[in-house]
Amino acid sequence: MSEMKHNWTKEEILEIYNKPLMELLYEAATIHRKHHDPNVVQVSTLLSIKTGGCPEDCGYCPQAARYHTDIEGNDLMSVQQVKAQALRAKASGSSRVCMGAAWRNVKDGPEFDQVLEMVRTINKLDMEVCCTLGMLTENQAQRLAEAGLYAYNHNLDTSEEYYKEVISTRGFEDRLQTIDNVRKTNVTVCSGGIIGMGEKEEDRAGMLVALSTLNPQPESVPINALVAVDGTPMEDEEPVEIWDMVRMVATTRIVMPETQVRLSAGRTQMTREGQAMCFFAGANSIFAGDKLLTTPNPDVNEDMDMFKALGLQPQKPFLKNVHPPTVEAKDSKFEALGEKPKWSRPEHKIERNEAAKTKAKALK
Ligand code: SAM
Ligand code: DTB
Ligand code: SF4
Repeated sequence: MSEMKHNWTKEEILEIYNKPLMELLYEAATIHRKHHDPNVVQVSTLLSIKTGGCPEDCGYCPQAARYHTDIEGNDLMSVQQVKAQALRAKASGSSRVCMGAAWRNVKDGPEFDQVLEMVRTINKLDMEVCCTLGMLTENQAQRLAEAGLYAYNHNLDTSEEYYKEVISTRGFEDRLQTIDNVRKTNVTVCSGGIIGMGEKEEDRAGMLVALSTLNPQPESVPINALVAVDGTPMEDEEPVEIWDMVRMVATTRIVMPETQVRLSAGRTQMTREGQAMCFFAGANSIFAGDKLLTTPNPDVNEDMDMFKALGLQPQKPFLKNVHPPTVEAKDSKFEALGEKPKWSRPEHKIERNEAAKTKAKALK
C-alpha cells in the first residue's frame, strides 16, 4: 500500500480547487516536481477498435446508438489493422496505444480473443498497451494481464451524485467493481472523468474524492473537457473555460501526487498557452493523434511543435512500471469462464437523455 493520503474530503478538495490561482499553481507545480520530471510528458495514441452502436445511454457520448450523431460506426478491427496503426503511433513518438471499444462490457468469445491478440501484438512492439472496453470481470482482467496489458481505462466520469444525471444504463458501483477487478491483477488503473457536463464544482470535487480515496490511487487519471457533439444530450453545453481545466488539473495533481494526470479530450479548444499552464499545473500526459475516438484532436506535428517550444520530452515506455511479459494464447493459464455478471441497470429517466433519444427517433 502506498503512503499517499487516502482520506481526502470534498471540503478539503473544494478548498484547494478554489484557492487563488497563483497559489494553486505554485502548490501543484511544487508537488509535481517532487514526484515527476516536469519536462517529460507521456504520449498516448487512441485507437477506436470498435466504433459506435453502443447500447448505453452515456449523455456525453457520440457512440451511443440511441442518439443521432454523424459518426461512422465500425465493427471490430483486425489484428493486422491494429498493428499497422500501432507502428504509426510509435513512429510519431507515442509510447502507449489505448484501444477503445464501444461496448457496455466485455463478453467472452472470439471478439475478446481477438482483442487479447491485439494486446499481445502491441506489447511485443515495446509499447505500453491500454484498453477501454467497458465493464470487466476478474477473469477477463486476468486474461488481459496475461496477454501483456499495461493499463485499463475505466472512468468514474463524475461524482456518484451527478452520475445519475448522466447515465441510466449502469451504476457507479459497477464502475468501482470493474476498477477493483483490474486491481486484482498487475495491470495499472487509468480512471478519471469529464468536466463541462453541467456539473457543479462539488461534483468535480466528489469525483476527485472517489478517485483519491482508492488505495492505491489510479496510476493514471485522464481529465477530459466535454466535447459537445451534435445529437447527444449534452450538445448545448458551454465549452469548458481554461481556468476550470487548469484548476481541475492542479487539484488532481495535489490530491494524487504520483499519478500521471492526463490532459485528455478538449485540447482542440485550448491555446498552447492554456495547455502550457496545464502542464505547469501538473498534467504530464496527453492523447496525441489527429483523432480521439471519434472526435478531432490536435495534429501530431502541432503537438510536437508545442513540445519543442516548451522544451518537453515524450516519456519513454515502461518508465513507471515494468514491461509485462506476454503469454501466448496456447500457453494461457486462464480459460474463458463465460460468466454473465449482473451489472446493474438502474434505468431511471434522465430528461435530456430521453429528449435526445426522441429527437433521434424522429430523424431515423
Ligand atoms: N465503452 C467504454 C466505456 O464507456 O468504458 C470505453 C470507451 S468510452 C468512449 C471512454 C471514455 O471516454 C468515457 O468514460 C468518457 O469519460 C470519455 N468520453 C466519451 N465521450 C466523450 C466526450 N464527448 N467528451 C469527453 N470525454 C468523452
Ligand atoms: C479518456 O478518458 N478519454 C479518451 C479515452 N479515455 C478513451 C476518450 C475521449 C473520447 C472523446 C470523444 C470521442 O472522440 O469520441
Ligand atoms: Fe458506450 Fe462507452 Fe460511449 Fe458509454 S461511453 S455510450 S459505454 S462507448
